[in-house]
Amino acid sequence: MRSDKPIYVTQPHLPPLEEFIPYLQKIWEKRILTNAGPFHQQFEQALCDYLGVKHLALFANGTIALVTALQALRITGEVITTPYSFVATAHSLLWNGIKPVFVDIRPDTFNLDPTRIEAAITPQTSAIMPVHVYGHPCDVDAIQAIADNYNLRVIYDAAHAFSIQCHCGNVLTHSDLSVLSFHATKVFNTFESGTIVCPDSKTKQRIDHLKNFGFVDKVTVVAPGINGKMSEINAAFGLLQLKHIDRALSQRMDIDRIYREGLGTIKGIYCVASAGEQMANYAYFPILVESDYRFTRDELYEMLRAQNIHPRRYFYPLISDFPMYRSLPSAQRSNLPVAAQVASRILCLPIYPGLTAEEQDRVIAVIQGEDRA
Ligand code: T4K
Repeated sequence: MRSDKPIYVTQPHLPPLEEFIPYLQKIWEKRILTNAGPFHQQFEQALCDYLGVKHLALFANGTIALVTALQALRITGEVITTPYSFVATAHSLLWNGIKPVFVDIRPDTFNLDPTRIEAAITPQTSAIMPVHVYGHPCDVDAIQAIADNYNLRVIYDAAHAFSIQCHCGNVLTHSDLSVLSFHATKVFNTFESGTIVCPDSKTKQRIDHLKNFGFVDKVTVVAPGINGKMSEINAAFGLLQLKHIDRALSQRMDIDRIYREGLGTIKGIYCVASAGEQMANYAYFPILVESDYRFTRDELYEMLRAQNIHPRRYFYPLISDFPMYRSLPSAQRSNLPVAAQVASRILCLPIYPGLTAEEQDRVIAVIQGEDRA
């Protein structure tokens, strides 16, 4: 029998409400709501410990963190980036008056293809901004080697990369800066917020000034900063979420396994390889709907929606197809054949802690084509 309960691509992971009440009581007692209050400081340290990094700066959201990361390193001119991401990646460049230069992606991980970066470098290039798409680590060594060779900075959009590893350990320490998002739809969420992971205390200090209007003290402003501060509510919630995150990650791993078992033998459905058990965070469950499947990707998308199942076509359209980018020479389809192909085939299936085996069965049944109605 068809169930009408909607199944979204994700649902925010929330701890029991009663666990959050004591945090709220403390905020009410102290009346410090923002501007680097006590929960902000505790969360910053706790997050450093959890992520295994020395320095990070908390932000109101991932997008303002990306914009600020570019400011912090004084990036100008052109930045090489991927068309296969959420639009915030490229928007952060435009907000800084920087020209994005799109480079195609790898067909296996859908991350920026390092073998195509060099051809896109010009005298105006100042940085590379890759994305760890779906939490799958980029080829960090190859990208860093190019950056070193051409004296470029590397800022990772690590919005999907909470708690992932790469072949040589912590993926967040492989660049000048890495930016994470803690939006409601992310593996680790604090309603809204994000962070910049930085290599040293001096860089963190500059970023902290930039996110607080450029204030160094009550009367000194050293840069045209912005308001990117995280509130005490978000910081307190982040502290609580850290207590639950390991369990949430292991639930995601189980969901990933069930999908692979259920979908692995369907002709024309390709489950995108995950980074591997110790490395992945199972943030998304992307499949490619190949030409030998019985339906097109968009037909399958509509069939699922008709059953009140709401997958997402992350990332379609490509960023390079949006009006503010499509006239760039690098946005031409002929420059981005792999990204264009993946964007036309991709479907991200529901995955989140709390998605039941029965709900996963509903999703798998539609894709298998069984009529269980
Ligand atoms: N870089 C990358 C690579 C990113 O993916 C993102 C964000 C950023 C940068 C920017 O970081 P932030 O500034 O956001 O921190 C969502 C998110 O809004 C966005 O944060 C995320 N990427 C992107 C991939 O997905 P939408 O427009 O698809 O979200 P929405 O509202 O349609 O939500 C998807 C589903 O999630 C809904 O169908 C239901 C569920 N949902 C959503 C929200 C917001 C809930 O159940 N509860 C909720 O509160 O963009």
